[in-house]
Amino acid sequence: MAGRLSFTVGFLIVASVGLLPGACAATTYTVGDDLGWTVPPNSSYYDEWASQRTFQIGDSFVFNWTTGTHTATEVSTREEYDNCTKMGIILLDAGVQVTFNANGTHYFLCSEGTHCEQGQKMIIKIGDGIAPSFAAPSLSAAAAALSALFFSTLAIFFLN
Ligand SMILES: [Cu+2]
Repeated sequence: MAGRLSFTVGFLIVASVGLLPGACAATTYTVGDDLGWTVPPNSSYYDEWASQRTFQIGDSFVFNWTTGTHTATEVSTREEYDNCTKMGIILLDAGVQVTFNANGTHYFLCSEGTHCEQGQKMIIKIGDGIAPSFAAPSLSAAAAALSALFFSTLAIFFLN
């Protein structure tokens, strides 16, 4: 009995650790590379730039602009993105860096003039692009470990 119990607890701990974010190195991307964040040469430029890459939890994105006035604005929905809705989280400083710590899909655009309509917009998909439905993955792993501890304590209680 005790051997089987410790095997079960050991399995649960290993399973919990397996849920923690991987040890993959985070990458810092410069949006648009040398072009930076500006009105692009064609309207699909930034979506092509993003779709050619795979982004993971912990990756950072630097929005650089050197001339002219731009904003890096994050809007909430695909609809706002498609419509170039100019309301959202505005990251005003050129060279601003954004880091994502969970899977999800993020919509960025420039809110100046018709820049968005001209293609200064980009979708960043982290992991599978689906935001976790509750808290962060590391929290759910901690919760799993805690519940494993709770139930193993219960099991020991009943075994005695
Ligand atoms: Cu702009």
